[in-house]
Amino acid sequence: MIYRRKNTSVSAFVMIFMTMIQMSCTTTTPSDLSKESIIPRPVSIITTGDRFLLKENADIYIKSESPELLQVGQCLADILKPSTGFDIEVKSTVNDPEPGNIYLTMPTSNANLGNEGYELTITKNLVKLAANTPEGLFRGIQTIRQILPSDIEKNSKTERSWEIATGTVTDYPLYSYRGAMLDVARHFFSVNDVKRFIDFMACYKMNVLHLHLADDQGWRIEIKSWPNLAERGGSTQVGGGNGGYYTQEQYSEIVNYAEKRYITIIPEIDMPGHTNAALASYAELNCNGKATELYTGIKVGFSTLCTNKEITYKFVDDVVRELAGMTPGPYIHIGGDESHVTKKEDYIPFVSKVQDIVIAHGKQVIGWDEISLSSLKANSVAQYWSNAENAKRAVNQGIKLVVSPGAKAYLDMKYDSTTTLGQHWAGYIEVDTAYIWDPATLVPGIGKENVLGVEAPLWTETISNMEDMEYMVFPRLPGYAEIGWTPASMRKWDEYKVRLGEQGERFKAMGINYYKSGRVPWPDTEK
Ligand code: NGO
Repeated sequence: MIYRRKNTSVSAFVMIFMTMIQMSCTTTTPSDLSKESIIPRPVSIITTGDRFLLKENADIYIKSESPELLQVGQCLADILKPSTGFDIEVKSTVNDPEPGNIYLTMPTSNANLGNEGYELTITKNLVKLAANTPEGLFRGIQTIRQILPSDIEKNSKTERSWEIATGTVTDYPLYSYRGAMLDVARHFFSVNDVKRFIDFMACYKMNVLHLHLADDQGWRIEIKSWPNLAERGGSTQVGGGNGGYYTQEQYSEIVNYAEKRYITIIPEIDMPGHTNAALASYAELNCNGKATELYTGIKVGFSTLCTNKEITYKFVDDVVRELAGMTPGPYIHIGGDESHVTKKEDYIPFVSKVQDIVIAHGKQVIGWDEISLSSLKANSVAQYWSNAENAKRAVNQGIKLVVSPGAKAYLDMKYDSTTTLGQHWAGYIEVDTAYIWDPATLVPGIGKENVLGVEAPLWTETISNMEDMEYMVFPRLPGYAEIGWTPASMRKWDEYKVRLGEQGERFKAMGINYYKSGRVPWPDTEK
C-alpha cells in the first residue's frame, strides 16, 4: 500500500515535470504563421493559431503519378530527410491523405496564382500545398522549408520536434524574371559550385541564372566547331590560374540541374568587345590576322571582334547554333557592353546581324543596355546596368528591360570601405542599399510595364572561390529575390531586416559564409 502510494506520487511528479517541459517547449514552438520569417514575403498569410507536427511516420502524397510531380515531391523529401532522419516516402493518392502527412496537389481554381503561385494550407492534421503547375508547387516547397525550424537545413540528423504554425499562405510573384548572374569567365567555377549557387537561388524562389560564359580572360564553354575557344581561350583566368571550361555534357548537367529547380539558364557570349579569349584562340577573328596574347588582368573595353570580316559571322553563327542546342530556355545573351574600341558605325550593324543569327536559331536576344543603339526586334530584351539613356532608348523601341543597376544590384560591389573583396566603381552596396529600391520607379520614364524583372550579377574579377562568392552573395541575394517577387507596397526595410536576421540561422545550417552586416538584427548578436 505504502509502496503503491509512493509510486503514485512519483508518477504524479513525473507528470508535472513532463507538463512543465512541454509548457516550456510550447513557448518556443510556432503558433502564428504570420510571424514566420519568410523571404520573399508572401502576398497573403492568414493565421489560425494551431500547430502541425511533422512526425517520423509522415509521408509526402502527390495527386497524380506524373513523373514531374513525383520529382517535385522527391525534392521536398530530399530537403526534409537528412535533418529529421525520417524515412519520408513520396506516394500518390486522389483524396486528402491521412492526418500527419503532406499533400501536393494541382491544379487549383485560383487563376491569380498563375504558373509560379501556390496556396499552402496548414491545419493541425495536414500540410496541403496546391498550385496550377509543378513549378508553383516547387516554389511553395520553399515556403514549407522556411516555416520549419532552421535546423531543417542541416544535413545531419537533429533530434528535435518539427512543428509548423497553421494557417494559409496565398502567394505569387510580381515579376516573371527573377535572376542572378554568375561570371565564370573572370574566374572559373566548377559544375558543383554552380549547382550550389543554383540551390541558393531556388531557396528564394529565383528563376533565371544568367551565366557569363566568355570574356577577355576566359572562354568557358566547349564549342565543338571551334575547339580552340575552350582549349586555349579557357586555359587561364584573372591572376593567371588554370581557368577551365565546361564540356557540353557538363554544361547540360548544369542546365538539367537548374531545370529540375525551375530555373532557366541564360548563356552569355559577350561580343563584340570582351572577346580577347576568342581573339587569342583564333587569329582569323582579328582584323590584322594575328592572334592576341591570353589576358589575365582586369581592365575592360580593349578588345573587339573584327566586325567587317565575314568569318566573324560564321563564328557567331556556329557558336550560337551550338549554344542554342544546349539551351532549352528562350534566351541567348549577346553581351554588347563596353565595346569601346569598336567604332559606333560598326557596332550598330554588328548587333543587328547577331540579333538575326540568334533569331534564326530559334532564340530571343538579351543584351546589355548598349544594344539599344541598334534597332531591336520586338521580343529582344535589354539589360539596364548603367546608362539610363540606353535603357530609355530600348523602352522607346517597345523593348522590355531586365533591371540590374550597378549601384543597387551588383553583387560584386563592396558592402563598405572595409570590405576586402569586390569593387566599388558603382559605390558601396550595404544590405539596406541593396534592398531599398524599386525597379519600376528607379528611372523616370521607365515604369513597371517596361520591366520584365530584376537580376543581380556577380562579377568575379576579385572572387575566385566559393567562400568568397558566398560572402558577396549573402545576405544580399534574398533581398533581390524579394524585390522580384513581392509587391513594392509590401516591402519595408525595417520589417524586412528582422526577417533577414532570422535567416542567419539558416545560412549557418547550410554552411554559408555570409557577411554579418551591422544593419541587420541577427538574433545571435542581440543583447
Ligand atoms: C561592368 C562590366 C563588366 C565588369 C563589371 C564589374 C558590365 C555590364 N560590364 O558591368 O565587364 O566585370 O562591370 O563590376
